[in-house]
Amino acid sequence: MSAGRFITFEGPEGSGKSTHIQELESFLAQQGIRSIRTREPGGTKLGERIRELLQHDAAGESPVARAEVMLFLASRAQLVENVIRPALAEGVWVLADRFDDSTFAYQGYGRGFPIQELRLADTFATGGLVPDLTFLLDVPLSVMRERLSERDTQDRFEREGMEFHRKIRDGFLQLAAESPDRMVVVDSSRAREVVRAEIEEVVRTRFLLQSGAAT
Ligand code: T5A
Repeated sequence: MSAGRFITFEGPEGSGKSTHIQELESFLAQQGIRSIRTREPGGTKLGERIRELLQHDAAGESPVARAEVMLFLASRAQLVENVIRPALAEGVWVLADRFDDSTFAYQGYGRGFPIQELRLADTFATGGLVPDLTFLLDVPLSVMRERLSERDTQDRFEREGMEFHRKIRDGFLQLAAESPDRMVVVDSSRAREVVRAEIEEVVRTRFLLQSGAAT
């Protein structure tokens, strides 16, 4: 049995990660490939409790910036050990809605923590797990603003100012430039169908054609 593939989806708010993970899940199912979806923060019972603390101040006070980092990492450690690694070991593909590039973009480029310090802490949390492939779904701030404005309620991160979101978008693009083999930047401001086709093509070329699985 071959190990599963670990594919992460990253990008600013409303860039289409959830939408395209669902599309890819359907595509993989058509190819006879088992996959699961995860999200961060969250994806485990503990992680979902942490999500409430992080996004909606469920403890009655906002975490300070360092506590915010540690909460994201705690959620990730739980998810990696209890969900992601066991799935990959069984040959199941994991499609992750955010992983550690989000920490580097939001807490590094956004909040200003040194990326090197975050990388060390992240490696401790994940035991060094690295995605096989990362899609960075990129959208200009104007598109993000438009998609967010359609929501009835916004969480603590979505309510941050546009300057914060600009730093995060720039940070993601910088991370992609530093890891060109792993990270594929996809212009997610285009029609959904076009974006979907591009993602499928990358997955087909990277993983399916060599194994003869793609139809
Ligand atoms: N965070 C997370 C950190 O600060 N550090 C970390 O380490 C981690 C892991 C998570 C928050 O936590 C922060 C980042 C986040 O602020 P979340 O609720 O999971 O919060 O937020 P997001 O991951 O940003 O989820 P969103 O739902 O906001 O965005 P998605 O999943 O990227 O977007 P999606 O698919 O829901 O699409 C948004 C809208 O756009 C439409 C969809 O239909 C939907 O209405 N859409 C398109 N419309 C037109 N054309 C297309 N191509 C479209 N694609 C999608």
